[in-house]
Amino acid sequence: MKPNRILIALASAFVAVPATAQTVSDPNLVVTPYLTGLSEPTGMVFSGAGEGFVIEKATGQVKRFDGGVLSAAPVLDLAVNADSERGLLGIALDPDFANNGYTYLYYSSNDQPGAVDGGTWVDNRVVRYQWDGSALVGAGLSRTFGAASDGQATGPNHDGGPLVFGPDGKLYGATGDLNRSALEQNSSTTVSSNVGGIYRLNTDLTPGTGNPFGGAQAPFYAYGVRNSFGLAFDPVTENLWDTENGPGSFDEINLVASGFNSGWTQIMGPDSEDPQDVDDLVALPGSAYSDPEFSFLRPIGITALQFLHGSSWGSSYDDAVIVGDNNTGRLFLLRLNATRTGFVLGGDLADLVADTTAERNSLSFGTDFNVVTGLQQGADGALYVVALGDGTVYRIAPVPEPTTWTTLAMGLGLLGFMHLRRRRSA
Ligand SMILES: [Ca+2]
Ligand SMILES: [Ca+2]
Ligand SMILES: [Ca+2]
Ligand SMILES: [Ca+2]
Repeated sequence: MKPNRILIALASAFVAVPATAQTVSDPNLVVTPYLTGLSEPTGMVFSGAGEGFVIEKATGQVKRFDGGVLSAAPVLDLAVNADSERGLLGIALDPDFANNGYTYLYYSSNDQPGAVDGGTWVDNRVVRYQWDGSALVGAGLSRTFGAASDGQATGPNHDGGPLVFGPDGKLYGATGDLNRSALEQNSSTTVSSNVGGIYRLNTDLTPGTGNPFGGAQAPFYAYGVRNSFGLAFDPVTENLWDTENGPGSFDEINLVASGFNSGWTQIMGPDSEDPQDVDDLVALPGSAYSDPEFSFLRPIGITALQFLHGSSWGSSYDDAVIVGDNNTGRLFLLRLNATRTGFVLGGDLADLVADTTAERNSLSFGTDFNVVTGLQQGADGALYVVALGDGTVYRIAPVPEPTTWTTLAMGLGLLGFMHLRRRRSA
């Protein structure tokens, strides 16, 4: 073995990282499996460095991880109906979780007792549990967004799911339209569907103080949303953003102001792309329509989104937003403008629409993430990707710096190399 190969072998033995099929386009970043062996994970949340909770769609189970290690036994096992897009779909921790342990979940409930899954769908509900250090206990509070007893369509698609706390201390979540067609779908001016928007709640699950609407829409912050798997707050501006799923055309990324009407079922994608216009919408007092900040003409089922400001990836990503999807296994990367109210896009994307596969894939940043259902930035600044289809949470972080041992090994290798050179030249 030639000396330089010894050096390389020594060095690589100490900086080896597990290889995955997943790729990202930045060679300074590496993808590693973080939590594995999960059953259809739909989300995760950190409660501290290396610790938190992960949820499973069809088991209705919440599992705990600590020190980066997953506990096999659940800390809560809900009775869920997981038909189609239903199931255990969202989790968020109270801003004061360290003191009160409040943990919020969003799921499709059934008529079965205990933790038995299946059965007949009853409703989609937000519930508040409490972490006692070993289990989630004491559910008492709940709020329903769409019930079988409403006498309207029941889905089973378009259940929404994401939960996130805002910088204002309110709980935000998304509900899909459950295939209903009423006020929140811009169809009826009088009948509420109770679904199809972004809700904003106080921590006791009552309609959020300061919400834009009254009456049946009091829990809502925005409406006209067909379905959403992604909500995130920009840590710089504190603006809320969502992703929305179109029917045969137009997935959307939106900046969501209080009172936002996204347009569904009258308008999907940019208003200029269809014959209906803003006059065709149900305009609640305090509401306002606006076009999406970006659209995908051919829907791919976009899902979670996450801002990378302040991440461990470095300041070159401070203006970046990552978006996952259901259909292609990709992560897409878009860059915000200076005011962080839209995206910087040129060429064929300057129209803010990915019209073709080539336009769409020009935004591709990662591949082979099988059905992305969650994106979270950890306390370590890494990006964590929940991949439902792989039963895995991946971690994307900078390639590790050489450790002391690696440096020592490289030093020994270099000494050996110099020794051999001296012998050869002697
Ligand atoms: Ca269960
Ligand atoms: Ca819209
Ligand atoms: Ca139009
Ligand atoms: Ca275009």
